[in-house]
Amino acid sequence: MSQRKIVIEPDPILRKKSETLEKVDDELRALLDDMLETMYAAPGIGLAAVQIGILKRLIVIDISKDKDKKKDPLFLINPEIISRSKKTSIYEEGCLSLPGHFAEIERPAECLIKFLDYNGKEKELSANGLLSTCIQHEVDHLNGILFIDYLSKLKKDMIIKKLIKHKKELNKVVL
Ligand code: GNR
Ligand code: NI
Repeated sequence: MSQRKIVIEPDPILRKKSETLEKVDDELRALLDDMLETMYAAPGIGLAAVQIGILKRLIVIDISKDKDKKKDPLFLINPEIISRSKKTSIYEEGCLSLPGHFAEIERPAECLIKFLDYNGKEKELSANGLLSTCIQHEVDHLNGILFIDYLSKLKKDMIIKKLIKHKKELNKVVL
């Protein structure tokens, strides 16, 4: 297992649509393991493959807060949102590709998804609360969408400007 580098906005790869997987094999599971390790290290509650620069429809999620609790990861391969509730909820969202930025985002409160699990078995899952929000945030990544796309142009541009500055600072340290 190894930790991968997380892609920070602005980066054109974050705006691309990820590709459907044809098969679930050991190579793919190794990638999912790397994604999980990267997510836990960040730390974050979800990660899409595109965030480590891989345009595949893969998501890992673990919303369990309790650090002592046994880890409870969810692996979603080719996730599809089958239905969304009319009722919405608002959560303060963050994103590992938008470090230091948070905003309240309104989304459908509940969603029903189908996906392939770690073993390639077809599954359905009905989600609510933070899990539902996290799933929708991650599926957005697979379609090249970031939560800042839901904000006003003014707020979005301000965040992108700060991220450009932040990336320049990071490069100064490395070089
Ligand atoms: O760590 C994360 N926290 C979070 C909080 C509220 C809604 C969504 C998220 S996902 C985010 C990690 C991430 O960037 N996933 O793509
Ligand atoms: Ni994100």
